[in-house]
Amino acid sequence: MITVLAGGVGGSKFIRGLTNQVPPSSIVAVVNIGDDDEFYGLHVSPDLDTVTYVLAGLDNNVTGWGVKDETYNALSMVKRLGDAAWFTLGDRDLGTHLYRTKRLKEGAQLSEVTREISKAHNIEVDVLPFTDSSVRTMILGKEISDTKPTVEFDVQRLFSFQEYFVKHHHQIEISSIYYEGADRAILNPEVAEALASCKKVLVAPSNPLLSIGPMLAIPRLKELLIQRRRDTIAVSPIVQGEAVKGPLQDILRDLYGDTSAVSVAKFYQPYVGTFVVDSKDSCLVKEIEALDMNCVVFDTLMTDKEAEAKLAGAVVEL
Ligand code: FO1
Repeated sequence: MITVLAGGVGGSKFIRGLTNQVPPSSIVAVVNIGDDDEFYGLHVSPDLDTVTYVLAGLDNNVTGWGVKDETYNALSMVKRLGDAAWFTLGDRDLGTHLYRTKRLKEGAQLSEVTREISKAHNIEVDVLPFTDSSVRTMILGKEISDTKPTVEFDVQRLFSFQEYFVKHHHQIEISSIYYEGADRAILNPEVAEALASCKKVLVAPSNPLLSIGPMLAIPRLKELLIQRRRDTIAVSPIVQGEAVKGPLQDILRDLYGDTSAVSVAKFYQPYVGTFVVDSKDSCLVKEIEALDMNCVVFDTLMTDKEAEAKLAGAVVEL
């Protein structure tokens, strides 16, 4: 059995690649929920949905999120009624949020609902949120003026993940990131079991701070991962100092002043025994090995399904 820690798009592609290399039922996908939010009273779990839609063959490869062949009639009506509707929810996607919210209100846990959704889409991979507790990624923006910070000012600088990512198009200089609720959150017992008993732990080429960070903020998960360090392999989401997707490059620059794969390796150092860098970054191998990590080189860009499968196959063989 293989456990994969994953976020949205990069994580989904990597898991889809893995399903071409090992039996899908032998994969446990531990997925980020730090991006979850509530819109119009509905619980939206972007990363869980991206993984599910990709594995179900329902993903929208134009937007990278949501469902293919989508329409937006419900949202057009919301806009007509005067709401800014900055978070684009498609009609088919709304069906998932309606179902999830109804089941959560009935008292079901998020992991239970996620399994129901997977089953309905005939997904054999065990897709699980890392916790059924609420963990929310919060972004503290840097001061935009010389004004002495006040409490009110501080509140204005604090953004929920989706406010930062979608409403402000991740154009906010980050001062720090924190994971609200992580200190009280209970690690999903099935995730703990998977981490303890699997043959290998893989960390997908997802954003380390936004997608994997919320998981690492759970003390029990951190502890289990440290115990499995020798069997844990992470794939770099950075190639030649540039993020494959999303704001990672800006975040690494804001927080660490270095956007190379080395800063990602340093972040994963306590948990990861083997770090995979792209062939274009082979010059970094020595620097990463000096961190007491094995460093291997592959083509990491998942440009199509063949490339996804090739990368996943190479990682599984390690
Ligand atoms: N990303 C956007 O950039 N704009 C959107 O309007 C948007 C809507 C959306 C709706 C449902 C969903 O599951 C994801 C959505 N995303 C949207 C993606 C999402 O904000 C991020 O990609 C993930 O949270 C990061 O992994």
